[in-house]
Amino acid sequence: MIIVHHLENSRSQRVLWLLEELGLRYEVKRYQRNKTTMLAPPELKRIHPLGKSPVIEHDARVVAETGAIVEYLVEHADGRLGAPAHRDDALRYRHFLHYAEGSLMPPLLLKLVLSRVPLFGKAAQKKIKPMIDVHLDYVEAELGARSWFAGSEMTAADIMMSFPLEAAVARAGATEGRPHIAAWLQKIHARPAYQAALAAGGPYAYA
Ligand SMILES: N[C@@H](CCC(=O)N[C@@H](CS)C(=O)NCC(=O)O)C(=O)O
Repeated sequence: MIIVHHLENSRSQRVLWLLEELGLRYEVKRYQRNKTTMLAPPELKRIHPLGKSPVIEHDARVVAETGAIVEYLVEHADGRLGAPAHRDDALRYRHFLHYAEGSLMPPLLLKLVLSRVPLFGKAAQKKIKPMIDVHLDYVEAELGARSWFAGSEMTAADIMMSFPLEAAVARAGATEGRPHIAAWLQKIHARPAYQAALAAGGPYAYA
């Protein structure tokens, strides 16, 4: 059995979505954020020393880091939703799998942290916004060129990209003047597996 240690309103919603798309059986252990700090509760540190979510347990293994979990689960499902056969699409798959957490999330997180810093935070946020726009314009162009991030079929790269783009709607007006991002978000939110994952995960403010 796969156990998902899931923090409310968090990146780990993607793991539930992937599991639903793959039709794998899983159990969810839900955790709530501290209402003041928004941090994960200390119990998560008993599962993995970083105390972050997502973390999964499977066959006496503990796997942390969304991208690593996604690759692990795709492998477990014999490559379903994994890299497409075409070489260029496979490269796009790999790119977006890493890009989501490696490049797109950091400025969004920085903006969130700055929004909580009084005075100086507001001015600093303004400097971050153009950096985020470079990313969002790039993503818009990519989604204008093909239906899914890695080509004509949905893959786990789309699942990885869901959280940063959902967060970018809330934090950086991602869909304003970007119809392809808006349409892609509508399309993923309409998927039965996405909806089933929402029901399994509990509170999620981004869908
Ligand atoms: N790059 C990591 C980030 C993990 C991460 O920061 N998770 C957040 C959830 S959005 C978390 O656990 N935050 C609560 C905390 O830091 O205490 C991943 O994708 O797994």
